[in-house]
Amino acid sequence: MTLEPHYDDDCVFCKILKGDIPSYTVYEDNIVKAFLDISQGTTGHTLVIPKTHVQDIFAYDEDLAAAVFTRIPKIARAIKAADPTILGMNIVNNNGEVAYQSVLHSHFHLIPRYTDHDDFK
Ligand code: DGP
Repeated sequence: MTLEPHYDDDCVFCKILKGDIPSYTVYEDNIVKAFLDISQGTTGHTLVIPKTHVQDIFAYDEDLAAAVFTRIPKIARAIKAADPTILGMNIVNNNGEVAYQSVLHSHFHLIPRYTDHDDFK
C-alpha cells in the first residue's frame, strides 16, 4: 500500500482532503489530516484520517499502520496541550457498518473530555 494520497471520488473524506468540502484543519502532514468532526460530540472533537483512501483498519498494511498510529498520540497530546481544561480523551475507531462506521474512509475520533459529567456518551 502506498502512503501517497490516493482518493476515492465518491468518498466524503476524500472530498475534504481535496478541498472540495471545507473543514477546520487541526493538523496536517504528508500522511494524515486531522480536522474537526462536524458533530462536535464534545468541544474539539477531531477526526484523524490517512490521506490515502483506505476503508477500515482491516485494510491497513504495516507501513500505513506505523505511520498513522505513531501520529495519533502526538495529535492527541497537542489537542490536550492547547486547552488545560481537557482532562482526558476518548479515542474511538469504528470498523464496518455493524460497528457504527458511517463514513467508509478509516478515521479515528479524538474526543476531549472536560469533566466526568459532560453530555457525550
Ligand atoms: P463514524 O460514525 O465513526 O463513521 O464517524 C463519522 C464521523 O464523520 C461523524 O462523527 C460525523 C463526521 N462527518 C461526516 N461528514 C462530515 C463532513 O462533511 N465534515 C466533517 N468535518 N465531519 C463529517
